[in-house]
Amino acid sequence: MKKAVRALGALARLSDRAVPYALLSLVIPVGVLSGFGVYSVVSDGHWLLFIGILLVCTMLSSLGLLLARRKVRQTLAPAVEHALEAEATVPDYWRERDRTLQREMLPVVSGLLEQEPAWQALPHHALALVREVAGRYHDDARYAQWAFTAPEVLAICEQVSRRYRQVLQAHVPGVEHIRLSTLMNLNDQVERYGPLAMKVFKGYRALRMFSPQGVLAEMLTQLRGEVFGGLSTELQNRLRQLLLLEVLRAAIDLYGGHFRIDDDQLKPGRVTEKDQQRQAPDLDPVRIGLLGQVGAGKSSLVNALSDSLKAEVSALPATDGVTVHACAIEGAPDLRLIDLPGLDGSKKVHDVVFEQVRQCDLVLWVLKANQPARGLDQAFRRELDTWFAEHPEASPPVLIGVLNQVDRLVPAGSWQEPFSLTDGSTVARAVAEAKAWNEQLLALPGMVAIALPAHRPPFNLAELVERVQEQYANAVNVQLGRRRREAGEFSISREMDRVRKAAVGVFGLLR
Ligand SMILES: Nc1nc2c(ncn2[C@@H]2O[C@H](COP(=O)(O)OP(=O)(O)OP(=O)(O)O)[C@@H](O)[C@H]2O)c(=O)[nH]1
Ligand SMILES: [Mg+2]
Repeated sequence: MKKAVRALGALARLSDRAVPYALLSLVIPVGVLSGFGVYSVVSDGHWLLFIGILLVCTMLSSLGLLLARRKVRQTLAPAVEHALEAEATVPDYWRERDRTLQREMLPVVSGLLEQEPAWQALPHHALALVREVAGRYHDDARYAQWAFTAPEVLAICEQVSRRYRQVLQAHVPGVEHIRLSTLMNLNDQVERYGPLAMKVFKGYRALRMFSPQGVLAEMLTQLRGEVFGGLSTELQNRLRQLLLLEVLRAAIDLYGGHFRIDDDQLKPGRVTEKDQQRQAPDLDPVRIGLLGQVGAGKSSLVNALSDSLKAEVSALPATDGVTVHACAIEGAPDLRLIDLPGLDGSKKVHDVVFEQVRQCDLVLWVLKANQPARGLDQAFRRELDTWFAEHPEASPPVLIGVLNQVDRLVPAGSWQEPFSLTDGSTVARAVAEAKAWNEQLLALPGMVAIALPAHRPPFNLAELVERVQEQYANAVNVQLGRRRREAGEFSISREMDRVRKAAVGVFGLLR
């Protein structure tokens, strides 16, 4: 009796004092009614009838149990499975290195959970994961042990708690009442309050965590002592796995240089969480750099793109020979075309162009079709690849190869409009060969062949515009990464602000 009272007391504390009163208001009337029933059975001699009805009820409830068990399996488990499957699809802004790392870390997540599956162990597992990811991004293993700072861990926690809560809210009914602290205390409470409390707590856990079907399943399992396929335990295991996968994703975001949490800082003012989910971040204009050797036709392409798209063009003179033009195309409303000086082998030009290209979201690499010398382009490509490999936190721009001046692949004066690239003619074959050769030489697959002869209509510009439209979303991601990185450059006040925000998020969840 004493234990039952203490168990009710604990239950009251954990449930804002509502559940015990609800139970009592149910138990007292049912008890009184049962008393009257027993009296009536004894006094009127309805023993046989009573036993018969009892048997039928037991059979019916067993049937209900079976049905409920099937239904829980059919609805609840797939929902959590679905969330786990969604977790496997990686964000499109991740680079190959991030994806490979995630694949390599998946067995580590399973290994940690196998080693120690309790809720209490999760913070240790999460730290181990963050440490491991930090280590993979930093070469020096000694430093990697402590390669993350307190604000970083708190920021990861904030992101995980927000995303995890969203997933749970979407898939696990009633989960908004969950408190991780409750779950973590659960085992201690169960040990302290003995077997009766255990049943009550397990029922309570099901009530708080899952759907009404879950409550039914859990209650019946506990009360009738039947093994119910360990469904809720299994689901809890899946939820733990989900939480660690979220930690892994957040750690890769942080150390891979795509920390999404900073999206808030890119937005003006503070808005509600729901609005934040709906609202697209304010974008800067997407920067499209035109890169290539002298005379490749970069300026001609800028003019052609501006003219053919009837965009408002405003040339903003730049001191370093870089000219910027505003323009818009359908689906990509705010572009800046950065007309870069042509690569001519001089260090001065090279340095200006290299600096600019690293700050572009998309690069149109313009190549002159009838010029075989590719040494400058190849050297630039190698240097670019090396730089981005050495700076994994930076996002490389989207590259589109443009084979310009294909009209010059035919004898002078023989270029005729309309011209087809697919009719199998000698010229079409020459263009295809030049494309394949340049694509392979510069590792730029999917090159677009165009021609912009002076005083003649441009050829195949529409395909290039289409390609830019296709790549617009990727270019936006590059820009967000770049801005996040810029915003992430060290500032004590911003770090303190981060700690404050992250702490609010974490303690909000672990209330
Ligand atoms: N026939 C033909 N001529 C072209 C084509 N594209 C550009 N030109 C000509 O090539 C010359 C160089 O073009 P630009 O657009 O100035 O080349 P650029 O890459 O900007 O050159 P720099 O600014 O010096 O690096 C100009 O005379 C253009 O008219 C083309 O597709 N066909
Ligand atoms: Mg030019």
